[in-house]
Amino acid sequence: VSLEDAYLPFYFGWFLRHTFQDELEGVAKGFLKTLDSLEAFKKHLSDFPREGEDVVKVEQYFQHTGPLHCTTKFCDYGKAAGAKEYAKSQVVQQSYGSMTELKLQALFLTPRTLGARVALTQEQLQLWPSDPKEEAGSNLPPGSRAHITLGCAQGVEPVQTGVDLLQILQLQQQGQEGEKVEDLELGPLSYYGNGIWVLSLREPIIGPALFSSFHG
Ligand code: 2AM
Repeated sequence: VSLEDAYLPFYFGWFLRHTFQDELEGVAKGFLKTLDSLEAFKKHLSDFPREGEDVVKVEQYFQHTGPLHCTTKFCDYGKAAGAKEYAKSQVVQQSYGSMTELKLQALFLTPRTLGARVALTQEQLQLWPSDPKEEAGSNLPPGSRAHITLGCAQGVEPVQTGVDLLQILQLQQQGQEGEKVEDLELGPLSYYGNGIWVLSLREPIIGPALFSSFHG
């Protein structure tokens, strides 16, 4: 490993300002609490793995550590394909350390992950690398995968959140709208089967974030 390569981060992304992080954690907590109280949600609890006789409480089901962020490029300290090119690109160099506003358009939850879908602006898309998983076999536009991981079930890696989001978007693209279950204060809640729930935010949640990197 050359010295230069050794400087490549674990990942690049937009890191939520702490006030925004607090706000979003509050929203997520409220969302889970509401779900736990919904009859429609209880009806589908068997989608979630259960331990012994304990009924799942989604409020305690998801965990996350570290700063809330929207990953742009996972570099894996240089091991990921295209990491070096991304880190060296002009747009990354110029944007590094700058603030932006992230717009959240939906919250989603599966038996594996809890996340927020991020709607990227044209400018933010400049920092979005080409993503083979996004492009593979679907017509999803670049940036579709953009999200903030709010929590993962035990034993689940955060990378799963983007996989779950892409699955939801593919279902939607195939014309599945989900079953509209309830109108919550934040917006309509839909059920897509297999423990997949989506809350479309009536009013997007917008807050400041810093483009930077995490070295771990
Ligand atoms: P996330 O973006 O869904 O939260 C460190 O693990 C960060 O890099 C996490 O934020 C994680 O997922 C993201 N990450 C890990 N592996 C990844 C991969 N193979 N592709 C894209 N992002 C990844």
